[in-house]
Amino acid sequence: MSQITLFGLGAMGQALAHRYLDKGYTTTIWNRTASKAHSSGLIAKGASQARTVTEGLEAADLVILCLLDNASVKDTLAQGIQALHGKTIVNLTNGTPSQARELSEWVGSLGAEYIHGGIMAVPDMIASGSPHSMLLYSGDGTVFERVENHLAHLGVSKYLGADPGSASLHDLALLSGMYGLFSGFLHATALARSARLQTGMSAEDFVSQLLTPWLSAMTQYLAALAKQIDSGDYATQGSNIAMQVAGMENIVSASEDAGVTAAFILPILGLMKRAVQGGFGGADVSAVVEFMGVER
Ligand code: FVH
Repeated sequence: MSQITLFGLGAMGQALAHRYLDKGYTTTIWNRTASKAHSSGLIAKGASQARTVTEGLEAADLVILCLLDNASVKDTLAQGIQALHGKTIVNLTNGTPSQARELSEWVGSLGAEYIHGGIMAVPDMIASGSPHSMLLYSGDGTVFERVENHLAHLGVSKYLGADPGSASLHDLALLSGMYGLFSGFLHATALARSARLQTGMSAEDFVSQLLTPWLSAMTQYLAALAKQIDSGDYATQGSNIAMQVAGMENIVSASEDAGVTAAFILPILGLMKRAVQGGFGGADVSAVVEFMGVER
C-alpha cells in the first residue's frame, strides 16, 4: 500500500487527491481552509484530513504541494519545520526558476529532498488520468527516479535535469506559448466578430471552419523554424520578414478601421521591424529570436 500527503485543495489540489485515491493510495490531505476537505468529497472517498501541517508531513514520506504560489509553499512548510527531515517534497506550484532553487536549498538545509514540478494539464485531465496530461520535473535525478512510479499516476513525466529551476522555466515557456496562442485567438476572433453582421458567422463557426485549420497548418511549420534557431541559419523558406511586416501593417490598419485594438500584434511587429533594420529582412521570422535579448 502506498501513502501520500497532499497540501492544497484548490481546483488542482483536489484533482491530484482524487487521482491518488482512485489509484488506491492512503491519502492524507491538508488545506489552509480546512472545510474544503469535506466539501471536495475527498473525505467521503477515503482521504484522511491532517489537522496541522506537522500531522500532514508525518503521515507520509512522499509529500506533494500544489498551492497558489511559492510564498504560500514556504509559509506552509515552515509551520511543520521539525517534521520535514527525511521527507521527499514534490512541489507542483507555479513559480519562477529562482523561487524553485531557493525552496530546494531551504528544504535541503532541513534534511528533506526536493523535486519541483510543473503541471501541463487542467484539473479534469489530472482527475480522470488523461493520457494527454504532461508534468515537467527537475531536481536531483536519483530522487526523481525513486519517486517517478508514484508521479506517473498523474500523467506523462518529463524530467528536465538536476537544476530545480528547470521545470519552472519550461513550465513558464510552455504557458507563454499558450498565451501567445490565446492572444492570436482573441485578436482574430475580435476581427471576425466585427464583420459578423455582414458574414453571419458566429465566433464558434469562425474558429472551427477557419482559425483552427489555419493554426493547425502553421504549427507544422514550427519544427522547421526551431531547426533554423538551432543552426543560426535563417535563410528564408519562402516567407521573408520584410514581406510579413508589410502584411502585419495591414492587420494593424484593418483592426483600427474595425474598432479592434491591435495591442496583441504590436509587440511582435516591433521586433520584426528591428530584425529588418538589423539586416534580416530577407530571412525567415525565426531570426527575430536574435533580437529578443534583454539588456540588463
Ligand atoms: N487550475 C489550473 O488549471 C492550473 C493547471 C496548471 C497548474 N496550475 C497551478 O497549480 C497551482 C494551484 O492551482 P489551483 O487551480 O489549485 O488554484 P486555486 O484553486 O486558486 O487554489 C489555490 C490553493 O492555494 C491555497 N493557498 C493560497 N494562499 C495560501 C497561503 N497563503 N497559505 C496556504 N495555502 C494557500 C488555497 O488555499 P485556500 O484558499 O483554499 O485556503 C488553495 O488550496 C497554482 O500554482 C497554479 O498556477 C493550476
